[in-house]
Amino acid sequence: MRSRAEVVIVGAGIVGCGIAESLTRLGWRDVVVLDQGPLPRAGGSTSHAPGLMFQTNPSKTMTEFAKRSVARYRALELDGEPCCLQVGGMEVAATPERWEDLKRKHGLATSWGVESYLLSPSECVEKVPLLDGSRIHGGFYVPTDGLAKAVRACAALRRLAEGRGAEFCGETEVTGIEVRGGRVAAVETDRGRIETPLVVSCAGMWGPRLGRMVGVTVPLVPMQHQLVWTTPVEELTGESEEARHPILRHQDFSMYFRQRHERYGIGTYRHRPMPVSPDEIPRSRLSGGMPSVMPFTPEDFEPSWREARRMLPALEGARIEEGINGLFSFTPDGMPLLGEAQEVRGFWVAEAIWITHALGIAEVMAAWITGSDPEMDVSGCELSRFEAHELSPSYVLARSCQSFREVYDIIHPLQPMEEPRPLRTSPFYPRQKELGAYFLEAHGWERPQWFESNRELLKGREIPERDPWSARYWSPVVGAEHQVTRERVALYDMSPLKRVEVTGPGALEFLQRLTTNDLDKPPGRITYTLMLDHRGGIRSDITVARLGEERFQLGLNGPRDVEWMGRHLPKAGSVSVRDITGGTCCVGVWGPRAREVVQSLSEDDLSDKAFPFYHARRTYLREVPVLALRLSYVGELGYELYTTSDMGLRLWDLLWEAGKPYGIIAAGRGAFESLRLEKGYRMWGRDMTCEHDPYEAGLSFAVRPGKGDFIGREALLRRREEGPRRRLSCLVLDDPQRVVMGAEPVYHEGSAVGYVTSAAYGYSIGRGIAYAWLPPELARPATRVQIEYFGERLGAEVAEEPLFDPAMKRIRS
Ligand code: FAD
Ligand code: THG
Repeated sequence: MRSRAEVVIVGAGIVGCGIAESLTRLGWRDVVVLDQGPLPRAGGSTSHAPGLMFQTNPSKTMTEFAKRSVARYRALELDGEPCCLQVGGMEVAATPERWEDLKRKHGLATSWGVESYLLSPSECVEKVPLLDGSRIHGGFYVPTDGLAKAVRACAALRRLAEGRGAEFCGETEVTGIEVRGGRVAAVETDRGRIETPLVVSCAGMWGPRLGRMVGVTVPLVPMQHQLVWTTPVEELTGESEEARHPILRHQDFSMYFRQRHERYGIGTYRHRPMPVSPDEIPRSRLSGGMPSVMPFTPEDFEPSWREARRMLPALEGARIEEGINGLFSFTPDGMPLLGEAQEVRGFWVAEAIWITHALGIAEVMAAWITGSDPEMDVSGCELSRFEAHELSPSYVLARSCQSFREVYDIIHPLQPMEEPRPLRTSPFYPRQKELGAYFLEAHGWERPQWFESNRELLKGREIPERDPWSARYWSPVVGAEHQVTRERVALYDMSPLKRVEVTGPGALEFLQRLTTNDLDKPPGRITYTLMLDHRGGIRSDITVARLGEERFQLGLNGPRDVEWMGRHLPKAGSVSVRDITGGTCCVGVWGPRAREVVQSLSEDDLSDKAFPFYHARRTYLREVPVLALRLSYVGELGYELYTTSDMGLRLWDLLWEAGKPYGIIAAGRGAFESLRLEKGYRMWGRDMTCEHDPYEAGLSFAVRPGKGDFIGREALLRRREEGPRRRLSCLVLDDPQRVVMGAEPVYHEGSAVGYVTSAAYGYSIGRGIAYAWLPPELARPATRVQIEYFGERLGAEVAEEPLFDPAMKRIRS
């Protein structure tokens, strides 16, 4: 074992091996991989996984990781033996709800570029003859899905990496990590010490232990998951291929199946969550067994075994030959954990990763570790995505158990978490409850979707009813709140909006370097601007209010933005960034009567002349000190009003009383969404990500390349030369009774050409709205397209933006 290395990878499971291979492919030579277990079957989760790879996932990013992984497994071999058996993947529907959901899934697959088919029951039986076709409504089939031979892939990846200079050491346990001056300095093992500036923790479910060595919380929980192998199945007698049948999912019973020669492997999530502490994972060398295997508990498997024989009657004659309670990682939101730790530079994490995604992730990680920003949107996987409370042990345990229970559930895009709630409430919460708020949840925040007290506003309004899926977490009251905002005035709770204060002599220079628009404006001005990565992709869109020469308040999109800012702080301490979200609150007062309401509470002149659009000022509303920003994400006259949390309730009550003569209402997130889409305001993470540049996203107005250098400028200028690869376009549905939800595929002349980002019903224009990424040549007004929704093609047209402009009261006919 060498005593010095450029990078040390901890863990030789599929993730560690994959990253070692990818790093050496990028030209790094001095790579060391350590594992406490023997190689290649090191005893982690990789050692037991049956290797099913279903690529289609609601997340575009996860689907992309899976596509890239399949391509990598296909390209690998070990002594002529393949590492991938591309037998296809099939999911069957045992209930009408699941059959509907498979239609939606077919749409998702199309959106994310995975070829797929919906099959009749008899076509399903043709693919897997063991199936009872009378028990299913149909199936969803992906020809490129299949099986990964994960342990063989580990050996093949090791050979490639070793050929390029990497060193693999089995039976070497990492016992400590030395940190000096906030940076990784060395790794200690039971066989000696290695000096290194970089550690990549690929320790799977042991990840929290590695994190603890450097004081980093790794929010995952090892959970038991049952897998059995049957005795030979008579129908498969003499089978020479390892697998001929497609891999199979029976999600209504949270089960999966795969063939192995004459036998079948059956996995189930249909049992109680059985979490295990990372400190209690059996030690291989002490127990003599495999650490990631707990004793099989047959009583937990019994219901699944019964269901397996109902669904595949051919299994009647077989028995369970061996079973395990295998261990692997679950996270609070079901997504992997990727990236460099905020607290310790040089400590990277790549954990909670399925075999299905491992090699795609390995490629992205390798590029990232060597200094390029990921070319894919990994925001939903980044270690920095969590709020402080989301890292608490009790939250991590409760949510990870929930994500185990939900592995195969039908999840509605708006479905909120149920437990633990409520976690974060704004000062307005008691009033919202009194008004009958229907709460959804985001990052722990209770967010009113609409208010039942507004039901009476429906009188005299025609709000179209919805199909059952889009009617979930929806009420026609949403439409009324939208219209009243345009007619009168409404209060919106904006407290969950992530905000920081940036102060110090270097603050302006720092922000100029971090964002695209010119912020060198006098105090009192607000600027909408973008943070780009080094490739020119959009990392976030933010608002910057200059409150003083050396003082700014920023409206951000989440904790990732705060982390990115922290990463780029000048060393000298001339700038400080403080997250003020928790101690403050914000109410949006928006609508044509907003000024009158707010003016009636203030001694200051708030006229358009004294307080114009995109300006900030401090004032008192009666006795409440507020910071007022004249902007609105809903595209109406009005203000975001900020104050400290202690004054929040008073502020709300004052506005409510003052608003009564103007017919003020409280309005929810549902109305907010439809208002912003009518106005054409993009939402970062939904409408655009780092995969898009500002020109493609229609945000060139926020870019001032002439202002001086900023992160991403050079790449951006190149991209501007090359022209857009696609454009974010505004679609309007033909049928005024229909809406879609987001992520649906868009067709043009019969071919899939793009996908929907945000969607809503526009209650001012009376039509369904869908933003979508389209090829540039189709992104022209009047282009005819179709949106596929549960298998149905809905006609739509590219429209001019914005659809609605309050200044002109232009309503699309
Ligand atoms: P691991 O394979 O667990 O590797 C981590 C390694 O780190 C281990 O080898 C461990 O020894 C080493 N390590 C930890 N701590 C130290 C230390 N201090 N010093 C040195 N080394 C250390 N995924 C799919 O995609 N499809 C499936 O069909 C599938 N089925 C599964 C079925 C079962 C029964 C199980 C258990 C898992 C299944 N999974 C499946 C999940 C998948 O196996 C895992 O997500 C994946 O293997 C994780 O790979 P990894 O490299 O991150 O972790
Ligand atoms: N409020 C505040 N900060 C924010 C948001 C917010 N930061 C994150 C996110 N939301 C940013 N998104 C937007 C999107 C559009 C606008 C504001 C925030 C907006 N746009 C004007 C327009 O496009 O006409 C501004 C144009 C300009 O003058 O530059 O208002 O909701 N505080």
